[in-house]
Amino acid sequence: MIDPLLLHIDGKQVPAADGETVAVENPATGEHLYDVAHAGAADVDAAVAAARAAFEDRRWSGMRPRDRARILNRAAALLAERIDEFARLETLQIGRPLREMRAQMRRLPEWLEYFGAVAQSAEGTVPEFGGDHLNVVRRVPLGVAGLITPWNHPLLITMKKLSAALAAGNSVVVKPSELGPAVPAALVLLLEEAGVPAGVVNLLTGLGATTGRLLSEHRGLDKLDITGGTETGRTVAASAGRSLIPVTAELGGKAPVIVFDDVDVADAVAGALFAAFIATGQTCVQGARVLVAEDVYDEVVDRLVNRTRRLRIGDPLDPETQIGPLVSGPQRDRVAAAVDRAREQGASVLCGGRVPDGVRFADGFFYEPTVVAGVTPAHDLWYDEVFGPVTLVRPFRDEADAVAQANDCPFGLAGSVWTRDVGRALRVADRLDIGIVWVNDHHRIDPASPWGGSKDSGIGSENGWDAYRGYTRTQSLIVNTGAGSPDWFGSSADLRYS
Ligand code: TXE
Repeated sequence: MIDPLLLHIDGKQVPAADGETVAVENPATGEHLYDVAHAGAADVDAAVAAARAAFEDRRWSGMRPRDRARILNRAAALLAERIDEFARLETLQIGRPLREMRAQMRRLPEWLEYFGAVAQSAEGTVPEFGGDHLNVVRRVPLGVAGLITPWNHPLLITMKKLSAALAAGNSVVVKPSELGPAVPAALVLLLEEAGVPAGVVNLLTGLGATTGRLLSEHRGLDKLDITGGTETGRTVAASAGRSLIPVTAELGGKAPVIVFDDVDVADAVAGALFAAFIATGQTCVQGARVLVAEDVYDEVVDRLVNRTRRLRIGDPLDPETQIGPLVSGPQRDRVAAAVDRAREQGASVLCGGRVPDGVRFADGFFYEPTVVAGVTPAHDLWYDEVFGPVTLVRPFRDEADAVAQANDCPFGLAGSVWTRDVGRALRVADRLDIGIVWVNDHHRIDPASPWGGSKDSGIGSENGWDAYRGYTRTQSLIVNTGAGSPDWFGSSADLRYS
């Protein structure tokens, strides 16, 4: 066990300058796991300065892209060897069932490999400038990026940001969530083991309101990249605005799962279950609103409720467990309060809606998977992100009504459409004001596929070329290819800019 987890600054493991620590607990048992360093202002300054020095002397940004890619590929291979160890550690900290953690982590080396390949394939452009000029547009790294990551997928989300940032040649300061810092911290060490030079990747553990805020307000950054709650995203984006630096913000969601009447009901129900309850519902793309065609509504809801009741809730380390605890006591209380409020406002809880009975649940932060009916736009549950194992079901009349209900939402991250009619799937997708649309599936992700949303779900995109470009800026190089030198003031001829 890591005890205490240290900051990582300029290639060295160091405690917080003032010796402060934060406790991390196991959400399945309430047991104290370890203390992590709580970075303060001096540590944030030191980490940003180390990243800046590494960027300025070009120890990473000046490397040939193919050499950077080689190192990222080596890191991918090391990560593949440690999946089981990392998955277990992640489960201990955040309570996600081990079977899910393993499945997710097995894919993470792909991010390093993909962005290594992107770095080697990146090309500039040569716009037709005209006249006696050659214009070469290059993409150059931004400099020092601050990466602020959450607890629900600690390694996946850190990996998405880090691999794009590093491939493009930036230096970074990573601030993982206080609820799940150990695996991102282990990744930082692994990257150096693979050959990323010291100072390029620095890590600050600590609380959001202190360490996170100090980092996001630091004037030594060239980019901020946050995944978190919408209010945190607004605060971080406002800091980016004050520093006039770009920001990528992947925030909340309330994804619709739209089930048309031509589906195989068993398949669609399995899909809705997957959409709603993976990660105990704690994902930004959780299927939180299951919208069902009137004709099949009763059948879909009956089956969904039956299958939800049968989900195995328990010790996340048990390979049979399907639903673990919520990440923390406050998170469980938020979920319970959202369901209680829905009840008070007249909605009906069809299953779940309570803390499970039994001594094995007594010390952890468990909550039963919950399906709620009778929710309308007059209820808070229609609009608010719960971020837990709670989904609502609601009928729709026709395609237009389905689209209108799906878009009646402050968030615009993701959603899924379940139908066998290709034309309908594409028509509906076109009208949804969301960044990611799955057809007959949900949750699927790939390093090559853009991931980001509209409205209160944030700004910019992770994954794919968009993410890589988001870690670069253009430099436009304009070369005079004429024989003589320009003499603007030496001639009375008509002046021309080109
Ligand atoms: O996230 P926070 P929390 C949503 C979800 C959840 C709610 C709160 O609805 O219920 O957010 O979760 C850092 N300046 N999502 O409180 O606080 C923090 O330390 C700078 C959606 O855990 O947003 C952590 O590293 N940084 C989501 C990161 O921000 C600050 C994932 C995210 O934490 C900060 C997680 C500040 N003022 C929660 N305050 C998703 N999109 O998947 C906090 N942080």
